[in-house]
Amino acid sequence: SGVDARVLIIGCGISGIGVAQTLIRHGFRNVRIIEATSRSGGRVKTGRLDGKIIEIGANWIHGPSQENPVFRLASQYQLLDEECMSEENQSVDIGGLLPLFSTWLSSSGKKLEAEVMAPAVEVFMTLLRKCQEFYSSSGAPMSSMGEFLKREALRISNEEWKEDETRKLRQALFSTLMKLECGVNGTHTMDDVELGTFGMYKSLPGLDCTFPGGYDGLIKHMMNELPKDIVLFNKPVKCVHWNNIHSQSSSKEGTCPVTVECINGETFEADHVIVTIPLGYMKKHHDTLLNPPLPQHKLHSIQRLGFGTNNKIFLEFEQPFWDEECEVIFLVWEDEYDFQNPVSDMKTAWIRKMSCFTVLKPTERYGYILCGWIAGYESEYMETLPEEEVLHTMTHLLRRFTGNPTIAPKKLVRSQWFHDPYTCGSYSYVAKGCSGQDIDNLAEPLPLTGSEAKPLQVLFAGEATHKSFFSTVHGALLTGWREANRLISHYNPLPRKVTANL
Ligand code: 6YU
Repeated sequence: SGVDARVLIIGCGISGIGVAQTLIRHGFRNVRIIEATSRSGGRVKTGRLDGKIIEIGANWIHGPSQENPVFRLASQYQLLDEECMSEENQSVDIGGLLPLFSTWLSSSGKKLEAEVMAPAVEVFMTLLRKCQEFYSSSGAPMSSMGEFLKREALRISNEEWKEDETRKLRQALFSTLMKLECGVNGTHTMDDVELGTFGMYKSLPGLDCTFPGGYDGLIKHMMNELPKDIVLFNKPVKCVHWNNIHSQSSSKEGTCPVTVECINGETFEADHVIVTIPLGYMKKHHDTLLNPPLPQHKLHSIQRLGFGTNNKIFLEFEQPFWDEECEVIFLVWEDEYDFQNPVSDMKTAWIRKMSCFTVLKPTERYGYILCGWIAGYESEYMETLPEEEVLHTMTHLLRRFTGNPTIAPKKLVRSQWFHDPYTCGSYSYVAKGCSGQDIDNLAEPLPLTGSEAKPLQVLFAGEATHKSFFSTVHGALLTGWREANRLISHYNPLPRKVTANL
């Protein structure tokens, strides 16, 4: 019965923890998590900068309101501040777009006026909403978001604004907003994002909020509810042998259908394995991760779906150079008005991909810390540079854009998600040519239904397997619950219920 089934969960991120939590609540006694690293949380990763809490991975609760399971858990564990919990905050519905107090700095060291910049932001937001609508309407006029956004932004600009310096600056701001959108989507270029399915991602009501004590408080509380030794740390899994190919055991109940082989040679037998490994890792290791290998359609979906890089560069300052109410500082390169980035090499040009800095608030908690956002190949390149070089480049960038030659950040901490061997990027997106079917394929358990073999040997959870909340913590958590419930209903009726009914 279910309570005795041997269940192995691969990966101790929020989705893996979610699986364990649900199974254990339903009486499963034989549940283990195998984790490659020495910590739980995966892409929920809280760090420190000079003693202050910073988020290396997930930042916000996207859409903190009752429908969001991360919000519900965080409220239950009392991890949120009053403002975030307020009815008012929960009911704000802006479709995932943040109304931030912005500052715009240009590459010639000028602060650009809100009256000049705001109309461009308006147009861009309207275009993003249009992109979302293609999913529910009759389809998209072209295949990539990038093509659509560039074409429409330039068309509106040419039609509505007279040809002068202001128009050029607004167009240059479009370039910046495209870079930011690359970060939001976790892609190198918006040309790689499918236009027709952009609206498949659903935003929940509620004004995005953070965890005052760090996102990993959520992980700690969830882990506390699990049995003490449930996680085996520092055990990267090399291969999942299913359909009993590798099993040597011949216990009373017969052989185990799945054997998990770790890189260190250890093996673990199970009735069910739930893979929560990030899509980035699966893309890189799909040929060795499963034996027998993945069915073709599943493999193709893994290869087709997108998984890019978005990194953060935190900078700490003695004194702020921004206004008190400022929440985000955009960098506008004046020569990028026609979306044709000047050709130059990565070594000198990577910094151009930085779209903006968000200001960590409140000041009493953080002091003066900015978080710079950079996505794509430039972000992956940045990861390879020595920290001093990044700090040096950032200092020059800020001096240039503020026109203030004395600006000097004192400390830097950055994320390096692409070179994290067990993540290989930041999060998934629906790449050009993909549809919801690819996400369904990814989530489909093995062996495929209709086969004679023992069912539900390998199940798949994780952020990239959620059709409407991919790329988020709540999406990941829901997929963990989904796969746990798949197993629970497989063993239905539950032993406890049976007893109760007698
Ligand atoms: C969110 C946010 N946020 C910023 C950055 C990142 C992410 N996300 P895990 O990876 O956690 O766990 C897998 C485990 O498996 C892990 O521990 C591995 O070590 C282990 N493993 C791997 N290989 C193994 C092996 N071989 N053997 C054993 N173990 C192995 N989400 O809600 N709010 O602000 C952000 C952000 C820099 C990197 C984020 C955010 C994404 C979440 O962090 C992520 O989805 C979940 O934590 C994943 O959990 P998991 O369990 O699946 O995997 C319109 C539109 C478009 C769509 N996008 C809009 C939304 C924007 C997305 N926003 C993200 C933004 C930020 C800033």
